[in-house]
Amino acid sequence: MKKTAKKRAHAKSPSRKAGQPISKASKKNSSGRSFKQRKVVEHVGTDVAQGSGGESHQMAEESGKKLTTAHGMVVADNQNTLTAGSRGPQLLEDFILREKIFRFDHERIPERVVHARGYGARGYFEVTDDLADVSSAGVFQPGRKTDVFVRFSTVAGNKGSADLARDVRGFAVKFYTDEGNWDLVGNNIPVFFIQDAIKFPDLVHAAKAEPDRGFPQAQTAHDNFWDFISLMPEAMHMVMWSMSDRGIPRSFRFMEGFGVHTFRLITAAGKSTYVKFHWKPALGLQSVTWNEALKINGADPDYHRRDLWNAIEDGNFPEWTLGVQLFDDDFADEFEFDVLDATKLIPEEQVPVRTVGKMVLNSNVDNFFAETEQVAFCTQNIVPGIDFTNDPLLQGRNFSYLDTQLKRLGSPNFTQIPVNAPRCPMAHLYQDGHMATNNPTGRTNYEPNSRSEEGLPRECPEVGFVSHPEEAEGRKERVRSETFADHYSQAIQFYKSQTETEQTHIVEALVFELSKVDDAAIRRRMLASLLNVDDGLAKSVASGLGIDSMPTKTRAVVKPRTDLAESDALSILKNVPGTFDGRAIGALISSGVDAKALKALKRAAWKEGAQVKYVALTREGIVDSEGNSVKIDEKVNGGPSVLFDAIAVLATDDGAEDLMTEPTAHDFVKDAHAHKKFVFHTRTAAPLFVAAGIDIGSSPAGYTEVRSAKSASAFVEACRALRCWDRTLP
Ligand code: HDE
Repeated sequence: MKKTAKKRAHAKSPSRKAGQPISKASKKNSSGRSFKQRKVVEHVGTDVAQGSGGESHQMAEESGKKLTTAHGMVVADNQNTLTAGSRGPQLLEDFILREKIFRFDHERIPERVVHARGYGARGYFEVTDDLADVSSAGVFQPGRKTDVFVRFSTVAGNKGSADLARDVRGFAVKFYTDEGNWDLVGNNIPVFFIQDAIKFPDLVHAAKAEPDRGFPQAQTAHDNFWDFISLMPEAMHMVMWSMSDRGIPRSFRFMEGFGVHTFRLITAAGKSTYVKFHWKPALGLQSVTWNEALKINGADPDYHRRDLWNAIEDGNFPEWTLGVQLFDDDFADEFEFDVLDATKLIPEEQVPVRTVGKMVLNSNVDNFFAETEQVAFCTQNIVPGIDFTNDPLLQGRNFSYLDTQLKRLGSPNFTQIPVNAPRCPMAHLYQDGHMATNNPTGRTNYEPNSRSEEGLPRECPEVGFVSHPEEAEGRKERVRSETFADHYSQAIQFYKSQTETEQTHIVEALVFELSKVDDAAIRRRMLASLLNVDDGLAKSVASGLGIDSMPTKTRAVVKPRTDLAESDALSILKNVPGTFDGRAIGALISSGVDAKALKALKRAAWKEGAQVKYVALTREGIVDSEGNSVKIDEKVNGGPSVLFDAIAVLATDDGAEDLMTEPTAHDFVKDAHAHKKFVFHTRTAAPLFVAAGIDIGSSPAGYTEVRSAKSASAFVEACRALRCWDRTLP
């Protein structure tokens, strides 16, 4: 039977119309062996040779790059295994097949135990206001420009999980400084869940999929997480942040980054100044709503990585400023909380952030695995001029990161992988190990030695790293400092500093998460803890869950303070950037679309630095009112409005009628309306809105109709508010 099929396929092979001429003749290769030339056909612009079974072969041009094995031998056929006869058994001798499968079998390395899902890019950091007065580090000296590699990530999900999980985002930066690599491995939230590294494995076990069932993926909305949190009051401040809009950023480009811990900056004379690091996005902060996040995860699970990749490819290089909060021992002594406690922040109103430089990401990786996956951040990578403090979380991290890289990358030689290798001169006596590609040469691999003539590396106290000589004395003990005992005051301060809209989002997030918890006792225990943050918050969450009787407050070890001043810097919505730069408008259009309106919208968006993406019923074939064909970016059922920051619906009469037959076109406008996005529309598009249940006649807030050439500019100007939060929904 097989033979008949084979014969038929052969008989049907297309006759030669395009591409190169057929030669059935045998040719000789360089080793003098003869081989059959293959028929070449054109597959929509690509020439492909057909083998005897109809399989596609792409062969190297005479001067082109030739496919080789890992050992460099040129491969003649990458489509067929060596067999005994064309339909016979495979031969073990086929070393090419075995090498290819062996390489494939070993392609995966263990994913990161946390922060597995991430995306990286290259760029530079440039000093704009030097820190020479407080640090000797070269990276902070006037005019210095340093290459960086940045990786953003979620924490809980596996490598293949969706980008819009409600989660903390990692913000890790590797500076390739002239004095060695400095890794600032931070998050988009300035505090952490726990105070002592010994609790990290418990926190992560509780947050990740439950061990018996292996789900849920990339979510904290489950019993284990909230069981743990309800028994860990120190987490309450961070929980307020992760349940706020900070947990669902619009993209990496619109989020802040924080070093979290207090570090030290050190001058050449050894003077120490405490420092907290802040990254601020040039385009301002922006988040999505939870309902959008859920839908984006379905429509485009790669939303964040695609956004970063596209921005860099388009030349819209994402930018952040680096700022520092500097303070001394006197401030640390007077401050309400312990500066070594990573569950606390220092409000910017108390210690202003001094901008020292900017970071620009201007280059995408050439290979995701080689760079983004293999990059190995280590908190202990610091350089002279920067030092640690005794923050117990930071000290624990300094062990963990090196250890985890060995597990992930399989060899201490991970420092030789280009993305990890320092760009400054290196000289040491480390050697051997798996995958050693950079062994020191010469006879002498020890120190001290008597071979100064060989130019061997020697220690150098003048410029080498010297730890800050902080006094350290005390009893050896396992005890949490009493100065860490206030767990609620800053949670209260954070909640009070949010706008009403943001507070509502926190309530809704907590209700969503806790509604996924099966054990009623855990839900009540969380309420008991929330009562220490805010009565109204706790009651709203209770009402959302349908709980009538409130539990008794969790006992707070230190009486929570309600007198801490509100801090506007903690809110996203109090700091709307006032620009639509870097955002995208999804324009739903139909054939015959008004060319002038389209042009006006594009021009207004372009002037603002925003993009217009065209969405239609078809991917091709849309022609505007002047007969120009319009390149469509998304077919409407694959390009929902959740992917855009604002929408335009520029349908003609007929177009609106066609769109009304497509359920996803209804969703397009219904969702944008519910997500309080700004809307630009033609009058003729009205029936689509009405069909989607939106009474466009009553001029809902945030809607602009196409009336004149100026309407588009008015719409884009309105978009600067990012969302129309005061739109009332039925
Ligand atoms: Fe991490 N963390 N972490 N972490 N972390 C890791 O290192 C750890 C913490 C952060 O893009 C791991 O290379 C401990 C705080 C980021 O490659 C691991 C503790 C902050 C990334 C690890 C913390 C972070 C990691 C897993 C408590 C914000 C991703 C893979 C003491 C300041 C880096 C890896 C990347 C990754 C341990 C707490 C940020 C296991 C023990 C606080 C951004 O080493």
